[in-house]
This record gives sequence, structure tokens and C-alpha cells, in this order.
Amino acid sequence: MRRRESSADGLPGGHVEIDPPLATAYIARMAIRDILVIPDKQLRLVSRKVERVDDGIRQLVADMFETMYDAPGIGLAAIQIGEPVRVVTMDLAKKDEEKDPRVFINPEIVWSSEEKSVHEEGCLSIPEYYEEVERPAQVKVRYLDLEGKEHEEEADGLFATCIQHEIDHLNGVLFIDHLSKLKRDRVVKKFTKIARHAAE
Ligand code: K1U
Ligand code: ZN
Repeated sequence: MRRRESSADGLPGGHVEIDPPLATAYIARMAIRDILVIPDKQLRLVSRKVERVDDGIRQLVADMFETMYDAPGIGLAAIQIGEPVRVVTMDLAKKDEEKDPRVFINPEIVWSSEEKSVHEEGCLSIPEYYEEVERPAQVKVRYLDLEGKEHEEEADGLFATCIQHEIDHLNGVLFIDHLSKLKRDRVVKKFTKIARHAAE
């Protein structure tokens, strides 16, 4: 496993000014983790529920943000870094906007609209492949935050698309599963060939 770590090690002593969003990097060692790519079978696992939001989960979330921002991506499910637990990170802020890191623990869709919408999707586990996917246009999502507090929130637009994509990951479902068999088989074949060559 590749770990690229960032920490306060090596900094001069005394008072150090740290931006609040960066402060967690100095509390916990954060690492950019390898992202699993298809046809890795782990991506088909159903992730288990988080029973307690503890320091282990907070460390995982820190690693997920490091990995997601480095990729770069707008979302990440823990299984994409090989951790089969129901944790999702997301940041839908645009390039010129302030960062907006969001964490969803044990997220579940408790309501979906009849109305559908079509968005182009990508996936960090299927690099450089983008296709349009139809999904419910609005959903209501229930989840826990990093303090273990429960929330319910309505999502539409890219938020609705992204949270559905990430919850699919927690259930071992990939966005290519929403495409025709022809398209799915074509992309799986391409990545299987790449994996075979890399293993040689
Ligand atoms: O879960 C993932 O694999 C991450 C994925 C999330 C996603 C994107 C689009 C629609 C639904 C879900 C990505 O982040 S792919 C990369 C991407 O979309 C992006 C990267 C940098 C800037 C803007 C977008
Ligand atoms: Zn994905």
C-alpha cells in the first residue's frame, strides 16, 4: 500500500499558525491511499455499517479526503481505498469556491423522486471513462456526521447524482451497472486487459 504522509514532523518549535481546514493534518497523520480500479473484486463488496464513530473512522475520513483531493475527485467511498465500511466523503465546491468537505456515515436514501434526471458520471475506480446515467432527480438522504449525530437532507442536481453514485459503491454497485450490457462489457474488457498487462 502506498502511503504519502503529511504531519507536523520537522516543523520548527514554538507557535505555528495553521489554517483551520488544514489543522486536522497536524492532529492525525494523513495519507494518500491507492484507489482500487476495476476489475478489482473488492469493489463488488457490500460495505458494513459503522457501529461507532471513533478515532479509527476519523483517521479513515482524513485519508479519504487526502486521496479524493489528490485524485482529484468530487466524491469517494471507503471501499475505493479498500476499506469496506459505509463512509463517504464529498466536496462539490467549484474551482473558484472555498472547499466544502462533507462526510456521510451510514448514508441511506429514505426517499427518491419519481422524476428522473440524466447526468454525466465518472468514477475514480474507472479512470477517464465518462457516460450519462439516469437516476432519480431528487433524493432524501439520512446519515451520521463525524460526531455520530443523525441528519436528513434533500439533494438534487450534482449532489443527488453524487450521493447515489457513492451509496451504490457501498453496495458493490458501479455506475457502469446502469449502462447497457454492451457498454459495460466493453469497458470491463478494456480494464481487464490493462490489469493483465500490468501483472506481467
Ligand atoms: O466515486 C467516485 O468514483 C468519484 C467520482 C464521483 C462522481 C463524479 C461524477 C458524477 C457522479 C459521481 C468522481 O469524482 S469522478 C471525477 C470527477 O467527476 C471530477 C474530478 C475533478 C473535478 C471535477 C469532477
Ligand atoms: Zn465511483
